[in-house]
Amino acid sequence: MDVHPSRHLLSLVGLIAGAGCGTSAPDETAATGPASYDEIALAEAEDVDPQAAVVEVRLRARPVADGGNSEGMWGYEGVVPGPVIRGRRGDTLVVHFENGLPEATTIHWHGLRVPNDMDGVAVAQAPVPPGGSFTYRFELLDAGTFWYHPHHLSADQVERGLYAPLVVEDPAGEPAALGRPVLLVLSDAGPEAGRGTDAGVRNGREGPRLLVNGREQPTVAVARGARQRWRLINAARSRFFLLEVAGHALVRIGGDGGLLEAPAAPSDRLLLVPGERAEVALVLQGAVGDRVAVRAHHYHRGADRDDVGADGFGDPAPVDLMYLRLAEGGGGGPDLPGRLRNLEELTVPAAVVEQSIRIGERAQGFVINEQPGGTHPHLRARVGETQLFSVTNHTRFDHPFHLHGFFFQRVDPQTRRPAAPVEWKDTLNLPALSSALLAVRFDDRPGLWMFHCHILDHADLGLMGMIELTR
Ligand SMILES: [Cu+2]
Repeated sequence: MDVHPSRHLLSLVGLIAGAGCGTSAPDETAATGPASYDEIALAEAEDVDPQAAVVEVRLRARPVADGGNSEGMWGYEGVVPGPVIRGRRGDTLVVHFENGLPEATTIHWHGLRVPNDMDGVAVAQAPVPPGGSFTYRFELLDAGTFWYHPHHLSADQVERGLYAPLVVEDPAGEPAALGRPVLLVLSDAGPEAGRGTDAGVRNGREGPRLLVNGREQPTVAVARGARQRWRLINAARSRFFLLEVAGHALVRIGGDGGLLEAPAAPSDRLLLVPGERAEVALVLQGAVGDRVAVRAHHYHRGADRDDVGADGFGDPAPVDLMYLRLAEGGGGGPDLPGRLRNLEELTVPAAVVEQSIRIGERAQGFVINEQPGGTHPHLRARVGETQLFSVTNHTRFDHPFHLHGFFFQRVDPQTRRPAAPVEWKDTLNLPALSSALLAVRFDDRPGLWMFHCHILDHADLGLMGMIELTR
């Protein structure tokens, strides 16, 4: 594993420099700066296996070697976010993991259809003790934007910095002209997040410092007129990102499980909830030297305090996440394809098994089907079956519902068919007092599979359950 030391340093500088980048200061690198996004590029995991179809990496979790603002932070290979693992659909991924942390940990491969004993959760794997190691090995079955993080004490360990992207490409299986790929990991940090305390856990603790690839308010040079393909990951413990690129429409082309069947309608804002991913096509317009803000708007996710703005009245102001400085560039490329992918639509059988998952709230925490999480009977499913999950949120909080190991498609309650554009999801926001109907197909990977809220504090407070999949 080669993590460039200057990368590491840059990443720390980013964390420390913070809000020092003012919102109006001229930027001398304007038209002549680096080509695009190099300033915030992430460390890349090195593939040590020469075989084409095997990606083999070494990965060590350890404390970030720094005092100051990174005090107490942990990172894969000591960097935050951790190194990007890249593979192609059909490759075998082998990860030699070493735990250099003072406590036990595991790795969960969020969104990937891994065998049950590779899922990194307690029912499938004993946590790796300090100084211990474990080899994860599985096939990359699907192309898409995924990520990896601990699934042991995850509310604390993710917040400390243990999160990183995993990108699976499939060049032969997708149209050309989707744009220059840009990987953006969104998260937050800060001691005010209440690490190790109970304060605010019910709300879901947020750090006050918003980070893009580990940096606060970076400015990057971007070619105007040239299409970009953003791969976005929300790796925050609790924070929802309601994104806007000032003056530009966003066209979502991909989600959790790769490309949509067709581009979604252009939108001014994009909501990305914890655990969720999106791919967005974007063409920046304007004059060379213009600065375009990427903003995070306040989103009412139902936390007790968030109906009150900074002035005690109304919404808190949006926060500038990042600035794009327009540089001379490409332009004039082909249009975005009208069809992105031939995506199988799940068929709900007439005699479908319908599972009810009712999310409720009690004084001591959250409940699933009226019982504290983990104590209710497992939901049952058989290999080969397509089931309907009827998930109902009876609480005053939004909850990002995450299913391990399997994708689902949200279906229309009337037609019982997936809504267009069809896509594969593994993390779906359930707004307060709402419900959703999800079609899930269980392929041949038996075992105990988790579902839970991806506000990790909520999962700890009981918003989790198990599906027992048998042959
Ligand atoms: Cu929740």
